[in-house]
Amino acid sequence: MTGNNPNSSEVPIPPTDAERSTRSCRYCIVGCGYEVYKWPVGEEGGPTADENALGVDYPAGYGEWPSPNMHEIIEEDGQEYHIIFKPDTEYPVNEDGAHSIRGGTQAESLYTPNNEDYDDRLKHPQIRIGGELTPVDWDTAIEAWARATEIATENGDDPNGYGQKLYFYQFVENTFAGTKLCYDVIGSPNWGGHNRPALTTEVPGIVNAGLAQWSYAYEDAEKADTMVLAGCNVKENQNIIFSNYITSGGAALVVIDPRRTFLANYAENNGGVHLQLNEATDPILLNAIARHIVDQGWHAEGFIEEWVMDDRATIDEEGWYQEELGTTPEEYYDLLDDERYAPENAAETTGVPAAEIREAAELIAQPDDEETNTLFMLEKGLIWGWSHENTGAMANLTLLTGSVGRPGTGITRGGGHQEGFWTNGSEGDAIAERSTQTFDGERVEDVTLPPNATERVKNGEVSHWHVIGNDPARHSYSTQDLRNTLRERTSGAQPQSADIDEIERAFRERIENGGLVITHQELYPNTTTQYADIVLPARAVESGEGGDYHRWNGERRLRQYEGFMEGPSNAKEDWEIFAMMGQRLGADDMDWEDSRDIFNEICEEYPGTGGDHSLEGIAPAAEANDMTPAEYMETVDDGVQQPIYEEDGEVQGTPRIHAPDGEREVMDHRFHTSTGEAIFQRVDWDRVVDTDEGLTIGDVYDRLSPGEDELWVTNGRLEQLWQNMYTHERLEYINKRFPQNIIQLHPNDAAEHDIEAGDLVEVTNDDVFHLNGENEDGSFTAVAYVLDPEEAVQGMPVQEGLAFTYWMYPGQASNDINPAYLDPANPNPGYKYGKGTLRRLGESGIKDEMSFKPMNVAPE
Ligand SMILES: Nc1nc2c(c(=O)[nH]1)N[C@H]1C(S)=C(S)[C@@H](COP(=O)(O)OP(=O)(O)OC[C@H]3O[C@@H](n4cnc5c(=O)[nH]c(N)nc54)[C@H](O)[C@@H]3O)O[C@H]1N2
Ligand SMILES: Nc1nc2c(c(=O)[nH]1)N[C@H]1C(S)=C(S)[C@@H](COP(=O)(O)OP(=O)(O)OC[C@H]3O[C@@H](n4cnc5c(=O)[nH]c(N)nc54)[C@H](O)[C@@H]3O)O[C@H]1N2
Ligand SMILES: [Mo]
Repeated sequence: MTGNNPNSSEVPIPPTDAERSTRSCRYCIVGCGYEVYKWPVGEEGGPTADENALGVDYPAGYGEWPSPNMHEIIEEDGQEYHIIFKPDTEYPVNEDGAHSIRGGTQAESLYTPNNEDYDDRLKHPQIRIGGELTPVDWDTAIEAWARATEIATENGDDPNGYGQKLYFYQFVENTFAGTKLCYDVIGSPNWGGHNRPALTTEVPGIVNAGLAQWSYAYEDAEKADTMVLAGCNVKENQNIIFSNYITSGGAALVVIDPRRTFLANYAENNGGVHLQLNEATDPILLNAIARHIVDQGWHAEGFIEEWVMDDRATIDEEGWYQEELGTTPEEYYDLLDDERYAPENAAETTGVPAAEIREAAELIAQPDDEETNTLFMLEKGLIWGWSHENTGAMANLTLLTGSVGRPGTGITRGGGHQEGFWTNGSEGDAIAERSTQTFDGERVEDVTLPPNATERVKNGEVSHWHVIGNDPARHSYSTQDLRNTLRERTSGAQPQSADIDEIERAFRERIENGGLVITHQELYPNTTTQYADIVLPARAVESGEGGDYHRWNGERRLRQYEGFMEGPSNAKEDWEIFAMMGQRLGADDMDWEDSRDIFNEICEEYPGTGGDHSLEGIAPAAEANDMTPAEYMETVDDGVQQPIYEEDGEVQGTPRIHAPDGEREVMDHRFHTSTGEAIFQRVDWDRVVDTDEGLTIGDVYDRLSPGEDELWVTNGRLEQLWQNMYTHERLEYINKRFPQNIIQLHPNDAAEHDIEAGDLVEVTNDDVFHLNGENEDGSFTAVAYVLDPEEAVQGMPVQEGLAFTYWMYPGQASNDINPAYLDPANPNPGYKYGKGTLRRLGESGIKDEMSFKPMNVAPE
């Protein structure tokens, strides 16, 4: 495991004729710019600016030269090439060559046939024959996929038999082609994203307040006086926002996280506060902060009067969701008056001292300043829980302080991947017409919601599940239960030969007996592939295999990225695979020549007019310049922030959403409701989420809470690792740093179970909660990470009664213990709210190999 580079302490200099392409980082939302240089092995540039493609004189300054791990050698068609993957010093997002630790490893993660670490890359279509995945040709694979679809949907009479689980992330060209296949060609509503089971919003409380989930410009993190970071570990997961914007701007940070992370310590060391709340108590904490702001009269009355809806009847007219969950300001203040939200009482439930609640309220409201410049950022610690309450409470604070639409203000997600989600035009209609799942709340009936497609795989409604670029058997909720179902439902008749009629016979027999066929479209085999019948090899377009693509980052900056390598020669880009499938089922509008054709179709036919991500200016600007949209975007070097308009024959971007009317005519309305006013959301611990049993959020919290001898076991990310580690598990330094998954434990909890740092621990939950089913069992293993109290110079990463682990580690993933709690008003899973008991299994064997030093020591 050394990478492909034979001499990893030197970097060759690209010659002047090296091929240069623009890329974004393949990893997180921030979307740092990179440039890639490619040239044949054997050639080399010289040390003066006119002798090399970088245009720099050596020795060069920081950021101007690539480091050794930004260089690799790949092989294509028998020829070896040098590849350099270095930060783009000119790109506005990460000027000066900044990059994350993950971004810096992108060259090392490129596929090449001459490196055994990549041997498991999927290179040919395969079908499971007699139990073994067997290579077949593309025609057979696509025909098998089509026949499985025809059987599952009864030749189209019952489209519900097909389910698709496709990434939300990736490039707009691929998500467009995939959703076109699912919604338009097949007509099934059973669509789920890569991280959740339905086409829901991740931030219902924000969206329903009339706010955009991505409303800010990165520079706002530099301009804010206070920044609230709730359940968002921006230092490890959206690194460059932290290092290039937050630290340089010097905002006081209010960090809301049950763990004492580096970020939490950084906040405390630099004029901010860490609210170390008990797991899952955010709605109470956030309401207590809001109550103190209102009690002190620090709220922005003028803004609220002008911009927040205050008439009950008008709110009700906005639709069922607002009828149920929207409030007037008066109703909202009344709700905050509940004794539960008095700081002293909230302190008891949340574990955050009342004085800190008041301190946070003051930092957020900034009573001494004429204008409040607070930026609110949240991510998975809030989203994967009480998603309406948590995100609604953050939206309420934003509106309460009127801190939105100006530089240094706003509300936004921290973000996961860069976004490239684009559905075809009729997607919304498809859901409304075909969805049958209803929110069965007390006051709301007959309401359509996108169905939970994973539940429909479990209950048998879906009999052909098409999974693309994600690993549900590992990332979903209550995964032991899901895997048992997948095993059972795929265990029926198996094809005995590669003959297409034999394949069809077996699929038919299986499906007619209540079974399931799974197609998995992937780069590498993962947990889900174990159950797959049809396995299709995709090109890694994120790392430059294939054509040119578009996607946008956390400040809605859309940019084109160029492909620069091939990948496995028999693999195909995802859109190509979707196009073959669609055409086989009779579609006559999927005959694209390349990814640019798709982008042109999107800009010309479905530009998303009027939305936060509207592309409407691209086609007119392209036309004015006598180009196609894709050709035009190639000329927009720095990308352009959505919504995109056309002015004088060029595209114009929008730095931030919700600017006051008149500043720029960007949207029909300042806030996204029919009147243009925002709506406070009812954030209520007593909201009923299950009418049959009369369960409230508070009741579910009690059921999820650890019992005797159990701990909360929450989960999330670590700076060095990316997702299911499909790239990182191949890197030598990762295998040294994290040879196994870790579980952070408080020394008292560890001692109680005779566990020491470096021991292998099993976590078991024999009571995995199901809102609408029977509770299940689940367990996983990880290596105990326990700090010696003397070394914990800035505190323990976890408090007593809480454990934290990485959620996607191969073979040691944690979701078997996580609850099947999905809010019926918006089916997002409560992935963060796991619990379990600890058991020492024995020595892990890596005690002396792995570092157990503190990871949370932050500078002043
Ligand atoms: N290094 C790295 N970066 C990544 C990724 C990666 O795999 N690795 N993945 C990307 C993706 S897809 C995503 S979605 C984002 C996710 O980005 P984040 O949401 O920042 O990531 P997490 O670590 O999952 O969760 C954030 C924090 O939530 C805290 N938390 C747990 N329970 C609670 C709770 O009840 N309340 C509160 N307030 N906090 C809680 C955890 O302690 C954790 O520190 O990261 C992106 N960036
Ligand atoms: N407990 C818990 N569970 C969670 C979360 C949590 O915080 N806690 N977070 C949720 C979130 S936010 C996320 S994002 C998910 C992550 O769950 P997944 O999305 O399942 O995880 P990834 O590792 O991102 O999976 C991406 C897969 O796509 C493949 N791939 C990459 N590029 C391409 C491509 O171009 N084409 C194709 N066909 N395949 C490709 C990779 O090989 C990899 O196997 O987990 C979710 N589950
Ligand atoms: Mo994510």
